Amino acid sequence: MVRGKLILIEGLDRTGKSTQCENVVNALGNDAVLIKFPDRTTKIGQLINQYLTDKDFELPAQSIHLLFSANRWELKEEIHSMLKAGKHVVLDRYVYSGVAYSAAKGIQGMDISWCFNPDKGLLKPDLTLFFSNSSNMRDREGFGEERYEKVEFQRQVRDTFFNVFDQIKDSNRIVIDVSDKSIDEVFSEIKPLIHDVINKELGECVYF
Ligand code: Z5A
Ligand code: MG
Repeated sequence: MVRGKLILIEGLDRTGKSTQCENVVNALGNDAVLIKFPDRTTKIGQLINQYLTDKDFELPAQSIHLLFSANRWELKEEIHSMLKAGKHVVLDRYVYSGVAYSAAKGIQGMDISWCFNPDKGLLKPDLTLFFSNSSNMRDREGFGEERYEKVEFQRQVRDTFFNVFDQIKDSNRIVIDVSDKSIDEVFSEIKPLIHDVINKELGECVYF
């Protein structure tokens, strides 16, 4: 059985990650499944959802960081099983969001290395597409509703993502500038990249 490929769409807030994940999964049909992080349906995911949506629900930055990571660990075996069964798994956010959003808070001791540690051992994507933008996405539907959706913090997150990429090297990561591109234009740009990884012969799964 040829294993499925692990494909991650990461990026800055409101850059169209979920929209394109759906496009990719629809295009791949029965051969692919979509997993979104945070997965707000699990017990841990429900706590994360409460933290993001209820401004009165306070947690130490370290605790919420570890919950986001625990949420990924909850699904590790399920993802691995699907890959082994030949299914492609498309991830909507993952480890890089985990590290960047927490490290961007600038809390003493919570540097990139500390933030990355609990995710070591998770499956590493065969392809990561990182959506970046030079224009502001705050006008896009829904911006500002959740805890982290503040322009100044998002700026901090953008810088931190690129610092994370300096520290966590990955030759299978590609930055896609989505500024001023329509949904169809972005999809046309990523389609051949997805096609290439799906048709690539790869060995066993790899890990962070
Ligand atoms: N977080 C964390 O701190 N630690 C972690 O470990 C993880 C996450 C995994 C919630 O994530 C928060 O959790 C997030 C990071 C943090 N905080 N912030 N900020 P989430 O994934 O649930 O966030 P979200 O609410 O889904 O927002 P998003 O993912 O940033 O949005 P998006 O998926 O990139 O965009 P979208 O939903 O596809 O599109 C947004 C709107 O724009 C929608 O109306 C689209 O129709 C429209 N759109 C999309 N593409 C285009 C183009 N090309 N042109 C015009 N309009 C477009
Ligand atoms: Mg999304």
